[in-house]
Amino acid sequence: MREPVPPVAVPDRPPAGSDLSPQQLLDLYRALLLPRLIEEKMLVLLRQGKLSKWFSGIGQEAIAVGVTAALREDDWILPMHRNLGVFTGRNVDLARLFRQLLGRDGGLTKGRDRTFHFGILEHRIVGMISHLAAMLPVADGLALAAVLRGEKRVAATFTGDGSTSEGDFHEAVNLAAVWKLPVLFVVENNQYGLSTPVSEQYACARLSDRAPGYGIAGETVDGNDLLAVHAAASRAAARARAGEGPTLLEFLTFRMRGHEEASGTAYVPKHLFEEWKVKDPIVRFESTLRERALLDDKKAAAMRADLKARIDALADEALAASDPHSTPEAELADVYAESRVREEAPSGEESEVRYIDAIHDALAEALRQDPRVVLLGQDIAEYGGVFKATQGLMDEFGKARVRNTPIIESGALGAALGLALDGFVPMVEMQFGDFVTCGFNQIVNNLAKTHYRWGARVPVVVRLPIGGGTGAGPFHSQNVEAWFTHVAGLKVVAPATPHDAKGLLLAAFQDGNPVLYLEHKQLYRSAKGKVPAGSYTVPLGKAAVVRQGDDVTVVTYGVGVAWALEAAARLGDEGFSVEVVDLRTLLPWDREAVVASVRKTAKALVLHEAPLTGGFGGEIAATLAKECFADLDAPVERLGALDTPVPFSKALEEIFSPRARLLPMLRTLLSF
Ligand SMILES: Cc1ncc(C[n+]2csc(CCOP(=O)(O)OP(=O)(O)O)c2C)c(N)n1
Repeated sequence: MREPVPPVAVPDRPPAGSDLSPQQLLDLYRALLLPRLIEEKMLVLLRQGKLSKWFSGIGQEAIAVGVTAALREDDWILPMHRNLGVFTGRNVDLARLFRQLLGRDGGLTKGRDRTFHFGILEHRIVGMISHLAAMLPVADGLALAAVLRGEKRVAATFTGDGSTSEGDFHEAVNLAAVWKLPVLFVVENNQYGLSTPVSEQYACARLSDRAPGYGIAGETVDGNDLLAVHAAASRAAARARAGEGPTLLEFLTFRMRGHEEASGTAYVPKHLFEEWKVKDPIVRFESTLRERALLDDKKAAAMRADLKARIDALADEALAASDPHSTPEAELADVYAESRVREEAPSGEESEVRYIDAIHDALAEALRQDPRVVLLGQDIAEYGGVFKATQGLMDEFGKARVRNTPIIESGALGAALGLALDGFVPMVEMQFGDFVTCGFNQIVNNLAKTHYRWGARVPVVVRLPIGGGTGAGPFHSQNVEAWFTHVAGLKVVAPATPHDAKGLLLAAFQDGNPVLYLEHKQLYRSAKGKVPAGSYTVPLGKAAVVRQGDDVTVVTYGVGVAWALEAAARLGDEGFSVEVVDLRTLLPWDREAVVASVRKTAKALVLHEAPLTGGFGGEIAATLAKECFADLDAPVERLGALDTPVPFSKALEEIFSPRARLLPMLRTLLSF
């Protein structure tokens, strides 16, 4: 355990709180007391077995309360697991909050997530997920939303000392610094991350020492001094509103209880509790108020009694409520927000364009149609993206809407979530689909689960240039669909033609859910076709029969469609009739169309460029085996790449790729 390095004294500032009226000071006292008393009640309920888990913020309340009080109601706050004071400070409906905390019906997540894992947009609160630091980039997006609208709002995002070691912390602070975003990075340094003391967590003396490294303001503040917290947060918010960018605020405090109640504190030296007990924020603020003759024993006791009675009543009411109840249908219905894709048939003049041009066209059209659309990505502005999908868009739509990010994936995806929660429709371009691994958590846990958990719409499009055949090796060639088709809450599309590339991308922008758009690099300049000018949509979740046939169905998507059509033409010359179904959307996929085709042909081959094992084809094959059991004249076949990483040498990639195995496999199937 390292001794916390105390804040630097700055002598020429007026004393903290000198700008607050007596009534404001008393209101602050009440705001500080409320979360403490609620927590004390929760600890009793925990001991009685009426609550399953509790992460205590006792002794740390001055930070959440002081920061919340220093901000305006329209500023965003992103609290963590010890920040009850944010919710009480924002006047959240306590009856609902208690039901949420006690896991009862009528809470804020319909029983789908625990304690503080929810947001309430009308209170400008965006709650946490379990993954530490994951909300920090989201704060960047919320702050960017304010900047784009020319509003003077800030976003304050909380983190513990331990979580400052996470990559998302670095990406978020750096992004906010580079874009000068109005963000308060509020670090609650309570000296421990679970059992790990700060001496094993970081090597700088103060966490605020990191601020100059990012090129931003930072300070270390006594986090148990409510007025000092309030003053520091006010200063940081004023800087942010003045366009001076983010601040890293380190608040020194101490975790007075276990990480969570069940885990104990055996690893914490006992003397620390004694030392910090006397620095308790409530005790200290009470003495300040007494010195100013604003509080006496009688007043303090009356306030406590009043709050306690209210808390007891709230707890009784919540405990009397039933467990959350639901049905499979209701659960499934809330995974996605209602789609807002407008059915729009093409009306513009057609011209022959390449797949990459169709994507470019769709991006331009989306930016034109909807002022909420914002594009984020590496090298996408002046440079136009490594594949030139965004070429010229910055000139036409401005640098505010077509934005180069630093080399970050997680940070950009998290920022996109923030933008989406504040009403924008962001798109994030992964430079190569392979690099999405660095943003995996934001996609599968943040983007995908938000609507199901607490009902917010998440209109985010993620474009991923995927696929092989270009001799680009193991890290620039992968097909990533199966990593995501397993994740409820995402939509996944994979266009095979220029026409669908444009219509599906426009639909993805309109849908209102997180949509992963898999664009195949080999098709960029090889696939050409007629594409209507202007706006039109291809519906998500609808397959297309791209070649009619009677003898066998090939179910595929992306580059597989071209391969299947090639094979079908060859076999057609030999007198076989091959039907090709292009899935177009993988999640949700069009079971009806696929099953109907296979019932007709009685034979099926499912094809994808990705390796076979665990590939998306398994899902289709399993469905067909069940749904078409009585109609099939042969077992359902699956064809994918070898179960190896994608090799670099073109000669080896030909061995890896399923392409050359398609025709022989179809012949075997046809002769079955
Ligand atoms: C990405 C991730 N890794 C590990 C954990 C498990 N975990 C939950 S809280 C915690 C300690 C967090 O410490 P700190 O950030 O200092 O916050 P504190 O709990 O002290 O307030 C850990 C390791 C997690 N939730 N998320």
